[in-house]
Amino acid sequence: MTEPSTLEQSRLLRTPLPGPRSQELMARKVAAVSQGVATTMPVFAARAAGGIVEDVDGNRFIDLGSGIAVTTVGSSAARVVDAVADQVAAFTHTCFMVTPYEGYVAVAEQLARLTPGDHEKRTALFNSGSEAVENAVKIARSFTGKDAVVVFDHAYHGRTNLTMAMTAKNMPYKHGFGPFAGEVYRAPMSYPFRDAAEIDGKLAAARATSLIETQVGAENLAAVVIEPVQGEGGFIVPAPGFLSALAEWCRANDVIFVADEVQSGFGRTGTWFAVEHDDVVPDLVVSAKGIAGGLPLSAVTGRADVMDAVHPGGLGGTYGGNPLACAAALAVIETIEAEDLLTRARAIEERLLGRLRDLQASDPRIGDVRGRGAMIAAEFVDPATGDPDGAVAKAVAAYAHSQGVITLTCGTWGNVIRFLPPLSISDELLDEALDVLTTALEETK
Ligand code: PLZ
Repeated sequence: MTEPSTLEQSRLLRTPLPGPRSQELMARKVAAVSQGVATTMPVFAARAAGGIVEDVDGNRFIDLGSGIAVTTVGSSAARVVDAVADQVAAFTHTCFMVTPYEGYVAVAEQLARLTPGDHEKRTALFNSGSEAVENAVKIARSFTGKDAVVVFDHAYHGRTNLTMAMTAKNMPYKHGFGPFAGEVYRAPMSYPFRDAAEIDGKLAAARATSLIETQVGAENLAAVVIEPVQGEGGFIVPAPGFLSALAEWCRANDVIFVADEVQSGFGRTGTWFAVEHDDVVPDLVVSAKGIAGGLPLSAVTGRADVMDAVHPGGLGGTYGGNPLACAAALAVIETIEAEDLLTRARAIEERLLGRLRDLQASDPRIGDVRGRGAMIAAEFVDPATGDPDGAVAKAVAAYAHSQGVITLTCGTWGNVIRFLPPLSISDELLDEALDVLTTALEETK
């Protein structure tokens, strides 16, 4: 097997940020790349491994983003590197729809084993999270013969036309890009930090389903699509019982329950899929991001009767289930199991929640600390009013960036800092990143 990367696992600032090479590359980026594609960090990556990203000037950053929840097993994890290298030498592409290959089928078999429920399942593979969400809707429509789709406040499902319609937030995702696909309806989410105290999971679900019944009609509704822990919307963990009540309502009304686990899936929250925390068995599960360690791959997995309702040839695409991505996915699954990374995600949860709750106790700007596994967030508020405070989150994240820590913000009001470290990060690096965050909070008071 490939030797573990020699990239030193320590934070190092060798130049002022951004360094000279990054500045040169940024000038080229501005001249060559659409400004529509913006970057969080002003530095360009040269190498990454474990919990560290090294830039082109030799600066080393602690990675609390995993490329937005993708490199869960670490960047260039040894098994992934080997599997992809072997596959690239054998063949890079034939198109599964032309000359199929084993890797695709093997990934589908693994997804049948790993997704919740022991019923018969089928899978179809795609490239991006958005593409898989779109296909889940196509499949639900084909099976039910119905059109409408229900999504939730704060939802993020992608940037293609249908998934833009499904995404809640206007800026930057939708602004100026309409008209959007029709038959998409939005229901209220369970948001424990902002809901009134008496709104428990059951009541929040009743609030949503009564709106669906009055404004959409179950007889028109093909699918309810929900992120079990909302990602871009602010790492919102719904109240216990919310997801199970929704799933039950779907079952009773012949509506397909789709879990968009693009961000929350594949070990991120300490279980293979986040719905497991609520004992929910979705009809369809959407995977992407963490599934293939950074190679583009996504999947829809679910009930065989639903998945097989589509006519032969109705699903596909040139690259869906590309052989390199499939080889990577099989290696990711092997790595998560061999290195017991689900347990590691739960240990990271304990560490991050503990440190963040300590910070919250002495800083009233941190209104809420929440999340599961290695998907943890702090929501910033104006202490006087409780209103979302995006400016503080932005300032804290910017300070962390300047000190060599990659952090991402999220949330409908941009007031949430999220922590998505690779599960291969060391405790030392996590602690050091939280020390930087502690200073960032002091510096922004
Ligand atoms: N569903 C739950 O989190 C992608 C978006 C980053 P794609 N989230 C990161 C950005 O600004 O574009 C996401 C998600 C959930 C679907 C998607 C879409 O996945 O692979 O980005 O298409």
